[in-house]
Amino acid sequence: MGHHDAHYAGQLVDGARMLALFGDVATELCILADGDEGLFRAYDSVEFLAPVRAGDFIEAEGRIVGWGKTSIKMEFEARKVISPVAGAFESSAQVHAPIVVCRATGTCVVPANVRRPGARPSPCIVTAAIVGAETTRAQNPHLPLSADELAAEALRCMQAGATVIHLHARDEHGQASQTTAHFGAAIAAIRAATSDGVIIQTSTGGAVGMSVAERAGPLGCVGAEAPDMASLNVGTINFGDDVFMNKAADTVEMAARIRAHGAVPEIELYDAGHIDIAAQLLKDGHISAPLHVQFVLGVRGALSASRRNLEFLIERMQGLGVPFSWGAAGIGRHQLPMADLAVELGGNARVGLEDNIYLDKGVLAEGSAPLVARAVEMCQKRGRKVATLAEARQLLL
Ligand code: KMH
Ligand code: ZN
Repeated sequence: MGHHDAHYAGQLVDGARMLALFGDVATELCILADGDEGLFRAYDSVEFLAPVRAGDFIEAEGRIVGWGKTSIKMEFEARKVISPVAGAFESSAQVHAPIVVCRATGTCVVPANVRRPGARPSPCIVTAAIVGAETTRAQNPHLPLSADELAAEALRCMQAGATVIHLHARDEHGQASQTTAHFGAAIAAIRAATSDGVIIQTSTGGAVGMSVAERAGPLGCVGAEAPDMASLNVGTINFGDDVFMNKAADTVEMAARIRAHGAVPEIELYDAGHIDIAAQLLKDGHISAPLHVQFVLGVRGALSASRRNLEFLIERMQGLGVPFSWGAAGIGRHQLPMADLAVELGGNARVGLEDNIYLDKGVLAEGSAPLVARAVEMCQKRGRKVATLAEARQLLL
């Protein structure tokens, strides 16, 4: 901020100067999105949070948080990062921790006829992880266990907007089972209940402690019971008090089994280093592009669920230089915030009782379908189209 920006006593800069910066940020975002400068239509909110004075250095940042037919919703933040100090010289200044001076949200418009096709993110694929291996009926009585219960829940989730079912199976005692028989029964029941082709992604992660051969059980399902996709876990992590083992050789073996089966792998990434493992698998030909990755964030023992981490992971994936789709699965209380972030950042969202049993703080979700409905609401709020089955099939299979 130059001295010509000072407008009030004490070298104070007027707030409109921050809005001028946001105007430039908005213009850049419109150009990046649509190749057009766009027009600022309205601010929904503006907060001035700290004084700005001549001599301060301000950095302004914005991000697109919603898409309409002609509108783009944005959020802005301006931060003071350098301030003058009384020092040895008149020009002494110091770099300091960023101080947020202004926040705003607003809407820009770009005429429909100049919008760049493909500027909007692709439709959001909502995955329902309806049972998992760890969640118990004692934790949530709405957990589906039998093949028929899994089928009924898959149907409810599909009706709520899910297009992928991430599937685990349980035995007659409700214990995690990776047998071909249990998966075959569940897949048959789901296919019968959801006649129009929900994508079934079987787990090859199973439960901690299972061998690769045991975990590969679902890949024994063939014909009408064959899964469309299968999860592929590429790295070992601490998993709460347990260790979820995925030795390099076991991962290669599982990737080969998935390929031989003809299922499309979804690569489960729980930590940043798992991207490096995926890159090596790709280089060695064990997996091929387009990659479909799921960032599973917030497992106790692996990478935590935060915007910063998710943005870093996306950036790392982009750095691989191959086409990919990504989704985010937040664990526990992080599930819905991560789904919302994924919707905002152009990814896919995974929700369901496998990862989280609550709809709201202290309120148990009555199955996974209400969580799917929440993810769909997030898409609506942010102007993201929810993928239809045909779209999800085209994007994933
Ligand atoms: N149950 C976890 C240990 C997957 O489905 O691929 C592993 C898991 C991952 O659920
Ligand atoms: Zn799973």
